[in-house]
Amino acid sequence: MPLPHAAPWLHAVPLEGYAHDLHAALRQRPRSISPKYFYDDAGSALFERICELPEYYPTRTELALLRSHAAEMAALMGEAVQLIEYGAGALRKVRLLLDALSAPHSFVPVDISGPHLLAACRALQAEHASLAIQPVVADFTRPHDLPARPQRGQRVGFFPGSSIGNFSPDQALEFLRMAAQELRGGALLIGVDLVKDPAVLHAAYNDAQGVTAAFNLNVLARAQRELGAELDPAGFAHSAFYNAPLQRIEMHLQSRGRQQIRLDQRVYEFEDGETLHTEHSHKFSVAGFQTLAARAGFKAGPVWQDAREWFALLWLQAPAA
Ligand code: AVI
Repeated sequence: MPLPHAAPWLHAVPLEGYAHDLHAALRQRPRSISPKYFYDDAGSALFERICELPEYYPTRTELALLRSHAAEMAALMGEAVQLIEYGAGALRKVRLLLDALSAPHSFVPVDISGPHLLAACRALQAEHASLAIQPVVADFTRPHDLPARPQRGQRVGFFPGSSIGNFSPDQALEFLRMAAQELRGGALLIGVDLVKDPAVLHAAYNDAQGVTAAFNLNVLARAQRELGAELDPAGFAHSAFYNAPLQRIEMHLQSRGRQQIRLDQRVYEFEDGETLHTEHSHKFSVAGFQTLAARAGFKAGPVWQDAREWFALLWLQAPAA
């Protein structure tokens, strides 16, 4: 069964891809690998636990915003909306919107992991018998086909979780440009994590129970399990810190001393303190994100934020059809 918060846009990467990308990551300086490699089943289960941690506020804050404002969001979507969810996962958040919608045309979850997506759709269909659910198994960051637009209602995209924060700025703009075209005549509802006190951010990525550390180290554990890499995960430390000028949390795995990783007969040397970068999690201001979205063709609309202004859901109007 899918995990309630299941990892966004990121599962089911073929093994050859992982081996190839890990070699490339270990060869280059500075060393860096895509965060998509966090999310095998073990990593997805750890992410699920992260979402419940007292220090990790984004999931519960966004859920609370959706609970409080779903009716206003549904009113903006109007009747006969075709709702597209990017990186759909387990469909927990979108249920709050679907419950509030009046006679939606259809719901189109897009996710790269077919088995997880289809299981989640079956569970949703059991609760919403009359809803037309049209899952699309695809990497939504690449060109993909969608079912035809509704004749009457608009097409609205939903991209929660601040997953856009894990993209590089170029990737974020590229995704927003793609979405602006795909959603022409409609809108995008997107969740973004906001810039805040660095101590709050630091705690969210350095939790007391060490779950985020285990999530980060799972990249190495996976390399051992799946690729037969010879390495000592205990030889690496979780490192997560806020880079204020670049408004992002950076996660790295830092070598505790000199050591080697062996992969497919190749040996990669790590000096003491040397790092493998694993993730950026960008934080935004509302105005900054609206400016980025405007470069992709979106017009700023309503914004919903919690009282502490830690997280925001933004309505962005796509260009006319
Ligand atoms: C999935 N993504 C939005 C999470 C984040 O906060 O950037 C991934 C995560 N990394 C460490 N903790 C959570």
